Amino acid sequence: MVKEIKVKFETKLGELKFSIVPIFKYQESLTKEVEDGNITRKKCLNLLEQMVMIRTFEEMLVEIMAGIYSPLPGFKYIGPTHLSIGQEATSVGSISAISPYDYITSSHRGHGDAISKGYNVIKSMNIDKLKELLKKREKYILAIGENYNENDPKDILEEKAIKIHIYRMIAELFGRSDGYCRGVGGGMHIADFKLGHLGANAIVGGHMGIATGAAISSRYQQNKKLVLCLAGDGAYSNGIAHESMNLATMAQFKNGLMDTKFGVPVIFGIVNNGYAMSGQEIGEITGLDYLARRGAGYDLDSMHAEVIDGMNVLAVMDAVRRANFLIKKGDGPVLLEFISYRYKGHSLSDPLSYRDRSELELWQEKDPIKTFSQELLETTFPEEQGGNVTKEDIRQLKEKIYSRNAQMAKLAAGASPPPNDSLLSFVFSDIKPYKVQDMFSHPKTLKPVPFYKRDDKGQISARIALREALIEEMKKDGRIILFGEDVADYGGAFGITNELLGIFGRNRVFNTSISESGIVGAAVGMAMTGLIPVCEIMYDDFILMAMDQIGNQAAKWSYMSGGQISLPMVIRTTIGGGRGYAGQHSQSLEAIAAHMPGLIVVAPSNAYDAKGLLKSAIRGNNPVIFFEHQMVYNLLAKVPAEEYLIPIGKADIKREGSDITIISWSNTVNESLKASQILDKEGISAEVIDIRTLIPLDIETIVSSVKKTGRIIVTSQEVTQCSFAAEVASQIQEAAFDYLDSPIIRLCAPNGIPPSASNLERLFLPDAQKLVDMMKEIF
Ligand SMILES: Cc1ncc(C[n+]2csc(CCOP(=O)(O)OP(=O)(O)O)c2C)c(N)n1
Repeated sequence: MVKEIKVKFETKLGELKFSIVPIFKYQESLTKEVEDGNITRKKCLNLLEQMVMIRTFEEMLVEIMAGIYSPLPGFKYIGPTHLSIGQEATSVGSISAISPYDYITSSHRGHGDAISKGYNVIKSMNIDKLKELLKKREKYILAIGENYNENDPKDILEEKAIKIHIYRMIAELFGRSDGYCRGVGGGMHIADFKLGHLGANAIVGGHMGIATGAAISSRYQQNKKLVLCLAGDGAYSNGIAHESMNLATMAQFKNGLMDTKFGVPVIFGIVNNGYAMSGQEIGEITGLDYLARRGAGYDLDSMHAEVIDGMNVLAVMDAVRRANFLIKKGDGPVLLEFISYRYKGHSLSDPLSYRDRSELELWQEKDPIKTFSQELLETTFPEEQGGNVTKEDIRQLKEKIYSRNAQMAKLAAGASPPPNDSLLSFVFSDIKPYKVQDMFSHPKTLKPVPFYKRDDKGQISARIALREALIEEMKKDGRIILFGEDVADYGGAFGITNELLGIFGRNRVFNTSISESGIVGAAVGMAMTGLIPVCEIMYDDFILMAMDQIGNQAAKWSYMSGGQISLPMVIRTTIGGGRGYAGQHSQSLEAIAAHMPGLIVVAPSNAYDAKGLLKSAIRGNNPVIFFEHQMVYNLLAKVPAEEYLIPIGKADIKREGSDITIISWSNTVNESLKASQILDKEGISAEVIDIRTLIPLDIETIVSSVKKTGRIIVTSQEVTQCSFAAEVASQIQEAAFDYLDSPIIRLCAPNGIPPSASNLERLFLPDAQKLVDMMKEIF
């Protein structure tokens, strides 16, 4: 399709202006806010309660780690201790200013965010919702030594829900199965997907792509939910931060290129606590005075960036409320820098030797709990709200929180750890049976879908078969979104997605910036929030750009969340080789994907399999890396026009034989078939098995063949060292050693780099002749 926007030819003298970034705009006092009726006594006490909850929670951890927590003398647990003491106003102010239905993503220093998110959702619930929540979480009511009582008044139900919340937080840290993630995620991965917490992330900045994806998902679903992404100042120097903010601010979301003009509803919050680990963002490891300036690099509004006093809970709330307002109007994203401070080191093992005591003391003057408590005491509240807050009120609040924590910590310490037989539970998810909700069923198309004519043998190419798979699935299920570099007007680098933009429109088929990490991260966020993203990474060499998002996010969230979610998403990518594209466009990197539990790995060899497998991949409930081979795209095969699926995890015997088994996948299956025909003439009968999916591997089919032939060659285009072929060989030895008549042989590429020169590339790649030569040596 011809692009809507013409590239401008203009060379007029001028200058670029950047939108102003306000700093410390909020200059109100609590007294004024109360006088103006902007905040009630109850709300103020809620804010204080949350901040004290976070502080008390983390002080408890310090004492436990030191073995001096009196409610649990001598008790210890293992795991990280990234404390946010000092930063409470940022967590509490920002999360209290969004709607309870909104999402958050958070960082390794995320206890405060998790406590505040749960608290705000619980406090927003009416009595029926509370009962519903507690009924669903009844086993935890029993675990905290209480009962579910239908007749409990709202405040009692609320307190029970908050106790459960704290209990499950502590249980997670202590590695107990009652923890939010069943004890397998630990403190750096706390998530409660049901309540909109899309997870804390131990990879610095790792959650930013997820935030963008979840927000694109909200935008697409028009569900009015925004995403608040809280990340440290250090995170904003990481590549994923740039890619995520750049993707979120792509003009096409707002300028009418897509049918709805609506900015991606995400607030990127920079929790600037002065230090990355020890590196100082300001003055040392960036060239900026305020990181909010970065907003100017992303859109013409400078992302509505602002610098906020992050130690003042009211200032934080004010800024997030205004951001919320902008976002709900469709004017997002927003970038907010909260200037705050953490009083503790990076973790408890940080001796803080790089900090001056006087700096700490100055910041302690701004302690958000101390200053807000003082303001509360000095403010006159209307009698009908309960009158002034007294020191005794605050003391009682602190006392309640301390004893609630202590009670929950004791229970969590005594709770059961996850059972040993759950070691591998939820590496793969089986949560979501494939079912299209009504609202997404058979979405509108902009034009009728084409029928791709077969030749007189009923054949089409793999390129068309893959396209047909995408069209058929997208036509049925509006949750499927397709995006990546050049997939829209251009139709993808290899023409697979040609025509899709015209059929489904830009809301469902869109180009992205060149941001492999951001693309995969966005897919993870979309998959977490109800969509089925299918993204394209042009060449598998480029998955190396996205390894964190593939290996640490997509592959891990089902497990790390204790099975709370599944991630139905497909990453389509291509294997090159044979076209002289050399070292960075011709690798065969399936083994890298296969090395990371949690990913399904598929690599079809022909059009028929490609179509059936891609459809199954899209309908599955786990992240799939789908390797397409560029040499397979033009190959013809018989592909029925009628619907069919090929199950993931089922190998196919492409050719029966009795003397030797050649095991392969992707394009080397075609070389193996050619070889087997040549060998036939030599009187050697070769069986060819196309494993089709590497993970899960259909070892049964392989073993049956070993029993028949007793001789095995595993061939693939990968380099030999640490290849998936080695894995196949190893699994055969474990499962069928007694049936082997000779050692298993691998025929892969040599341990080098794919060369460009055609003579060398021919030498490099395994092919039919090399297979034949090798087999002649055996027989
Ligand atoms: C990608 C990555 N690099 C390095 C680390 C190790 N690490 C953990 S926290 C941290 C500092 C992060 O700084 P910032 O984002 O400012 O958050 P803060 O810890 O100050 O809250 C580092 C370097 C990591 N977890 N992930």
